[in-house]
Amino acid sequence: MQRHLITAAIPYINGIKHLGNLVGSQLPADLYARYQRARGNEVLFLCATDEHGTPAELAAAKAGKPVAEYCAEMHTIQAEIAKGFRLSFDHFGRSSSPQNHALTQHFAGRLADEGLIREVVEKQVYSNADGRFLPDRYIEGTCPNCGYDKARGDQCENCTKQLDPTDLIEPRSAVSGSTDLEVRETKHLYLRQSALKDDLDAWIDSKTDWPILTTSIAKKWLHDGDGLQDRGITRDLDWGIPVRRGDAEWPGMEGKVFYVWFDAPIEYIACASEWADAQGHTDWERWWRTDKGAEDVRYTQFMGKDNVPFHTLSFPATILGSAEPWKMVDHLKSFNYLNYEGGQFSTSQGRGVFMDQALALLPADYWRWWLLSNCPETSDTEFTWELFQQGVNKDLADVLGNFASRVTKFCRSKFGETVPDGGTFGPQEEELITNLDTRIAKYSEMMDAMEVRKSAQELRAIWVAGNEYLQAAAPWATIKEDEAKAAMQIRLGLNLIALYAVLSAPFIPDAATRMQDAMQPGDTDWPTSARAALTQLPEGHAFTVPDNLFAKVTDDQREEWTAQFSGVRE
Ligand code: B3M
Ligand code: ZN
Repeated sequence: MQRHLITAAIPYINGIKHLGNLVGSQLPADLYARYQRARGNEVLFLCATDEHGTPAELAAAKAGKPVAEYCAEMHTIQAEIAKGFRLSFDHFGRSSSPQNHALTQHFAGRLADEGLIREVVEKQVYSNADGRFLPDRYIEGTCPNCGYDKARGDQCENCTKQLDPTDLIEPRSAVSGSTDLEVRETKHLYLRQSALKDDLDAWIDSKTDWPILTTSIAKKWLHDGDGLQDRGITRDLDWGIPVRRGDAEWPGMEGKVFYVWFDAPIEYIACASEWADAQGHTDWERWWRTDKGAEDVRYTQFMGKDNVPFHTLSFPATILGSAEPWKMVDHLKSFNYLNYEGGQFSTSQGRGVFMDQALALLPADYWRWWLLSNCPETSDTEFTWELFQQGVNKDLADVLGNFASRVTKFCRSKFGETVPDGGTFGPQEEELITNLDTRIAKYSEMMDAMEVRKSAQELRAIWVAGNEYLQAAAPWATIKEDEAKAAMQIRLGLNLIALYAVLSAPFIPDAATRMQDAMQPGDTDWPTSARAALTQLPEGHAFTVPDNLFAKVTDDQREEWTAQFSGVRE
């Protein structure tokens, strides 16, 4: 049995996420977690809300609530929506947890002990109009690297370069738009990433199986220009994890907090501790400490491409720099962007479909299937209502749903609601079995490799193979000549539904449960042989006809939703 630690990038607390966010981390991570569990492996799948930083402060101010209260409420909302999408986190934690406070302060202390922190009196942007220091992402301006005019002070969305606010050309306050900004002196802690450059370089070189998208971004920031820069890890804010050196005060740093991107990845670790607390045990270090049992853990992270620098450089710098035996990521799966109807999904502009809105229209499986089978893996991809309607109607309604419905209804009307006996497999069935053995092996291989779209293609091909078999075997015609043969064909069809339930569950867990409830198979293990799987339900075994698994998206619905989501969300 393998042990898989899986984390999805932790979503910001400042609002409900859109479908582009979902497909760029949490959803494929869930697919992988469900698959690994189905293979009988031990999985710890963690996610959390990312609660610090100015976005949280501003969102709370906008909602007219104290920030702690706002975060607690929004965490509950995001947790509920995650359940709605059937995201099977073992724990959905909070970066504001006491565990993360302690662990973040611990790491800062370790880094200081290792000589990797320097104190810097720096000049920081203060907005007179806003009466506050402006954190990096609340200063906008032109990117010095690519010329994009809406670059943020922490990173340019367009070219992914990590920035400092003072790098920006013609900076302005993103809070008020004011250009009445001045630079004031303030003391901050810097993590000496430059001192860790060679270690990081060697570590990334050891990751020969990483996708090019991931390593190229990391290598770029290691080697381009002046190479890896030291990073400020503290901020002048009220809300966040107070700066301490482990358990001790940090003289001169009173009233300051750690930078959100310093504590957010540490929450991946703290979340395991929260999980253990919630489970009533203390056994979490076996997932995270290589000196305490985690040496055989395989750790996979899922994220959008804009998060890659923080996961390939900043967070590894924290861990390597601590000189403690923490587990480091083995595989990092990153995604491009999903666009919405010819533009970008945007949280700040309210453009696109948000997770709560999606669930109000259709159950999770529709979204899961379309998003995963079209996920932006090797390039950006596009959500349009037309493509969504086509994909869902064809794959889910016409192929899978139709198959389950035809087989069970035909059996009920001709043989009753038990698996009929008689007949033996002939050439058509043997051919199907050979085909399925190949396809199931390929599907499993693609799932192991986290090739999400290719996995969806294989699963679709497995569904199609069943439909084509049914069409060719035509039990409704066979029964007129040879009742035993028709019984055998339909018995195979019923078994195929049970097999589909197992194979489809990582993508469409609710429909899989319904197929399983209808067929009541004794064994739901991942199939190793198509023949064994297709002879699993014994003759006389009772089943029920499931309600239609999937309804089609109608043209009226498509038009209505296109119009409904053409504007922006308030
Ligand atoms: N909250 C950004 C995002 O949701 C950020 C990820 C943190 S991962 C440690 O895309
Ligand atoms: Zn840029």
